[in-house]
Amino acid sequence: MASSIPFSPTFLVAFLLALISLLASPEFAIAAAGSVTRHYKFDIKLKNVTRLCTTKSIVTVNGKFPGPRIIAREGDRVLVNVVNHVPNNMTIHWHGIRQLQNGWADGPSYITQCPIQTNQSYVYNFTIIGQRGTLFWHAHISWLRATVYGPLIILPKRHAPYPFPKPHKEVPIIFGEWWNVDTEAVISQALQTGNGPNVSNAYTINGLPGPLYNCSKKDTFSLKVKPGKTYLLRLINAAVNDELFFSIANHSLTVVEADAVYVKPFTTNILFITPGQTTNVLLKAKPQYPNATFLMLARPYFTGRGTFDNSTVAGILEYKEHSNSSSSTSLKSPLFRPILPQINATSFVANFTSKFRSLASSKFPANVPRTVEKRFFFTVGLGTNPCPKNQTCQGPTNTTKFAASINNNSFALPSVALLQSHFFAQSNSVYTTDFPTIPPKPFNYTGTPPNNTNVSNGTKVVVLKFNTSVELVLQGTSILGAESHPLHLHGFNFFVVGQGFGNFDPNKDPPKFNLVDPVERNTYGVPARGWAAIRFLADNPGVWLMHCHFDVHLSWGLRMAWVVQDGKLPNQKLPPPPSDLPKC
Ligand SMILES: *[C@@H]1O[C@H](CO)[C@@H](O)[C@H](O)[C@H]1NC(C)=O
Ligand SMILES: *[C@@H]1O[C@H](CO)[C@@H](O)[C@H](O)[C@H]1NC(C)=O
Ligand SMILES: *[C@@H]1O[C@H](CO)[C@@H](O)[C@H](O)[C@H]1NC(C)=O
Ligand SMILES: *[C@@H]1O[C@H](CO)[C@@H](O)[C@H](O)[C@H]1NC(C)=O
Ligand SMILES: *[C@@H]1O[C@H](CO)[C@@H](O)[C@H](O)[C@H]1NC(C)=O
Ligand SMILES: *[C@@H]1O[C@H](CO)[C@@H](O)[C@H](O)[C@H]1NC(C)=O
Ligand SMILES: *[C@@H]1O[C@H](CO)[C@@H](O)[C@H](O)[C@H]1NC(C)=O
Ligand SMILES: *[C@@H]1O[C@H](CO)[C@@H](O)[C@H](O)[C@H]1NC(C)=O
Ligand SMILES: *[C@@H]1O[C@H](CO)[C@@H](O)[C@H](O)[C@H]1NC(C)=O
Ligand SMILES: *[C@@H]1O[C@H](CO)[C@@H](O)[C@H](O)[C@H]1NC(C)=O
Ligand SMILES: *[C@@H]1O[C@H](CO)[C@@H](O)[C@H](O)[C@H]1NC(C)=O
Ligand SMILES: *[C@@H]1O[C@H](CO)[C@@H](O)[C@H](O)[C@H]1NC(C)=O
Ligand SMILES: [Cu+2]
Repeated sequence: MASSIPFSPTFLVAFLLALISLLASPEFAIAAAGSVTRHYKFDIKLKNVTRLCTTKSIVTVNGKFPGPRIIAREGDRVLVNVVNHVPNNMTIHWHGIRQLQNGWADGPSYITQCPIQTNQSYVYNFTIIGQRGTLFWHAHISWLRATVYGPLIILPKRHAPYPFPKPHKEVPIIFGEWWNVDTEAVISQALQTGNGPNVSNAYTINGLPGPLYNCSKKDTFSLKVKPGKTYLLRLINAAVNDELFFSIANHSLTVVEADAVYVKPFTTNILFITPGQTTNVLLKAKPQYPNATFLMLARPYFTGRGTFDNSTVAGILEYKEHSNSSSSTSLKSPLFRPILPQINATSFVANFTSKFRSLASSKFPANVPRTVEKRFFFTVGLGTNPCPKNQTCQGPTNTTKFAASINNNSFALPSVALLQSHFFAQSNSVYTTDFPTIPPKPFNYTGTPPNNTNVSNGTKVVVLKFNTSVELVLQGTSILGAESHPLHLHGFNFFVVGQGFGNFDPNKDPPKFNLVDPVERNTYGVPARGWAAIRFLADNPGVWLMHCHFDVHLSWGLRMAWVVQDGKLPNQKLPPPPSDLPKC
């Protein structure tokens, strides 16, 4: 027969399975050895969305703002088919997922992949290993994550209990920022003029700015609870440029997990969370039905010099009288309002962040590297680039543009992806391996800044041998204002072994490091006018971006990459790229 269609029984079974899978979309699962494969389809499309009485067309996933939840269990494989229907280039980052030997699915544009261009698609294929809790996903190209983000929830393995009382319900609370104008225009104009970009018009909770803004009452997030029940709030800071304080009136919160790692529980009335961080908290509802409404508020922490969005998002916590009472939101008086710290409450931030400790139990040990093979000292902060000759700029002076750097290097994005260049040994014209491991010109980092604030630029990386244990001191600078910088590391969690104000002292500070139960995270705010010391084990071969999670600083160059070489064993090597990896 000329056209032989293989109607073998195995083919039929495979065909039927594929058919069932398609029918069960958008999400379906196939059991395989206890863990399952979860399929998602992300259609990148434009959608008109109205907030603050302003309608604009935004880039979304599946027309949703914020985007859809990804839910999986520890051990599951996740396949997300991203199809780009918009004029913009797109990539998606699975923020905090370790991506062991799987950098091809990490997502940062021009680092691990070329963008998914208009009418192209790419299947992100990753397995969740050794992580459970709350993470999130977001676009990782230009400022598109302003509207392209959503929760990534990792449940523990089946029959694996939480190390805290089982909550009655779990509720994602994702903070964001809303601009009345197109954010792509905001950043492109800022990079052109050298000025700081325009700030957002509102903060949001689950996409809603709440009643404290004009024309926004109907867009208020409401959390309805039953007396006596415990709720797990999965807090995610997906804001573009702002660290936030958060509090719920007359209710305390017990922190139990951060960045998908369990922590020693502690109770607080006020939370602090940087962009890129996630925090799970338990909220215990009052035992008796209170005839009142409780506001939840979030507003920024800011110590810099420029302008910032100094506004407050509000949601409400209300009690359900009866389980079948109507779901309509009604503000009952009295209305209680929480008190948040001052905008510049640096001592509160230091106090709060130092309360996070690894559980460090036999089941969930803190595998902090005890010995260090490579030490690095990186300054992180702002700086300037000279204004092009025939242009007047609006940076700190009319002859400079704002920039940002690590060790005075403002990282220039290449026009091809670093990971491919590395894998195919074609790095020559793409990047150099001379990223400075110490500041090129030491100065009083937190004192009076040097007169010359110009930074250098280049696509420079640090190369690490497989399994190197690394200690990295991140030193904030006071150049053009001392700010906290939330540093995010791709491909690894790190342990925060120490932090302090002023300049790091290599003699006095290391003896005080916590090597017993330091918090394990993927993002940490380097203190304003201070430093943080982190340790990680470079056990994941690939190219891994590290950057400030304020998009404004990221765009200005506060980023660098680690190249981790393959190990000797087969399971220590980066496999070849998937066949559908986008090309530049
Ligand atoms: C958004 O609204 C504009 C103006 O009404 C319209 O032209 C456009 O087609 C809409 N876009 C979408 C994605 O609905
Ligand atoms: C996902 O990755 C696994 C491991 O590399 C591979 O076996 C599988 O075929 C991939 N699935 C798809 C749909 O690409
Ligand atoms: C709650 O208080 C309002 C007045 O503030 C009152 O009208 C209402 O009956 C009260 N409801 C309950 C259940 O106590
Ligand atoms: C921020 O706004 C509050 C009012 O909500 C005001 O009191 C405060 O001065 C503002 N702070 C700055 C630094 O603009
Ligand atoms: C914070 O801001 C207030 C009001 O602007 C100012 O009085 C205070 O000195 C500042 N505190 C710090 C620690 O900078
Ligand atoms: C630090 O936290 C402790 C315990 O919560 C509290 O008693 C203390 O007042 C805090 N200090 C500052 C400066 O906020
Ligand atoms: C300088 O100005 C000329 C003429 O306006 C323009 O064509 C050129 O692109 C400018 N150069 C730079 C570096 O901006
Ligand atoms: C730039 O600023 C300097 C000093 O303030 C001023 O003298 C000069 O005229 C400005 N140049 C332009 C092109 O605005
Ligand atoms: C650095 O500057 C700070 C703040 O001005 C000052 O207190 C400190 O003494 C300076 N350190 C050195 C080594 O000069
Ligand atoms: C920096 O500039 C100031 C004021 O112009 C000057 O007094 C000082 O000597 C300069 N410092 C250095 C290190 O050049
Ligand atoms: C990078 O540095 C080079 C040489 O110092 C300079 O010509 C170029 O304009 C810089 N690029 C940016 C984006 O600042
Ligand atoms: C999209 O990415 C490709 C590949 O890097 C690039 O050539 C193109 O200019 C980009 N397009 C847009 C609209 O940014
Ligand atoms: Cu920053």
